[in-house]
Amino acid sequence: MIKQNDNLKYEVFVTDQVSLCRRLFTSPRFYVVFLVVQVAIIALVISMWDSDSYSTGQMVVITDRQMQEVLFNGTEQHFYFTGYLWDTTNTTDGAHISKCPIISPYLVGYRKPVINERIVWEEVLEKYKAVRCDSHFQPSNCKARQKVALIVPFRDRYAHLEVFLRHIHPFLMRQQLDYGIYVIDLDDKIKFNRGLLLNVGFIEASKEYDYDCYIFHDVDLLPENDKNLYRCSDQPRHMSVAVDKFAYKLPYAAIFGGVSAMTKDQILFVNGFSNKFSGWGGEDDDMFNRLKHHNMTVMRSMDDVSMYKMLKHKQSDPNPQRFKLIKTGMKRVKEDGVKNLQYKIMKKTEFPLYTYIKITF
Ligand code: NGS
Repeated sequence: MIKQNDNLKYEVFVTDQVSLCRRLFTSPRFYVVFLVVQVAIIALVISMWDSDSYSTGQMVVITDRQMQEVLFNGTEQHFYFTGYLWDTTNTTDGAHISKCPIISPYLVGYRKPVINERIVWEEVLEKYKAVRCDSHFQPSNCKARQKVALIVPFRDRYAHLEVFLRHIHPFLMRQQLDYGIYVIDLDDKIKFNRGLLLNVGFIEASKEYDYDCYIFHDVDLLPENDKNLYRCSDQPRHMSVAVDKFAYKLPYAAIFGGVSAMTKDQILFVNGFSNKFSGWGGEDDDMFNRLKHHNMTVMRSMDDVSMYKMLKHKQSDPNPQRFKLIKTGMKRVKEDGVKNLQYKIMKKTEFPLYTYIKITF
């Protein structure tokens, strides 16, 4: 009796469910809701796909697409980014010289680097209204919006240095920057150490001039588009996003090598680069971890702007210890960096186009 009663209840339940489903599927309201939900899901997927942001662990990497778009496609009233970089007021300084325009009139956009281009320096200075002042170059007719030090770690690649200088000077002059170039070399007896040389460059350039921005730049990378602005932002920037060697694609999301830009505060905040990476590789990955460890965000430009040609060279010997060092890196952040760095200057020469510094311990 009890059993029969249960069966009856079950049958009533099933019948209810079937009629509910039937009513649902025949109701036009159901299809409208179904359609709206589908459209919302598709829109969400597209927006995530198209997004400029992606996450690597806790760290968000965003492009400065917005910055570039406003700079080159926007109108004047939209220039309300972070104060000092983007203000449009043509104020005058003590020397009564007005600020350079936000967009330099000399920019040409994409231009394939010409390796053996001959240059008459006087003509270049005249064309872009630039002058040399102590160890740096600056526009002669306006006040640059940022003072930028290019720090180039160096070992015995004079052929590359020559090509690099011929390319980078006119490039930086077209951006109307106040800039100095520091080529930092290491005693030949000591294994090459990119991170350590970048730290030395930062310290030495800071002694010479009140730079706003430090660009760590490999000598074999030539920027192809002068809309790739050599300026710092309120977060560290990785600039060599699209290199021809990697088919103009970012090789991996956490890369911070090649060309990167940081302000003095950003560098000091993370204690600069590690000094422990002797030989090739890993010091930039360690820097990425330092930025992540300090909850900073890496900015990247659009890859059609941040295109680079890499000059051909023999691959250096990788440091077999690099992965172990990266793994243990965050334990050493406080005592391994610019703060503890000790070195002696073996040679310092101010050449017309760059300052050369060779160090030892
Ligand atoms: C990674 C290196 C980075 C280097 C990057 C690109 O493998 O230091 O390649 O190098 N990391 C490690 O080895 C752990 S490149 O081909 O541009 O010279 O920056």
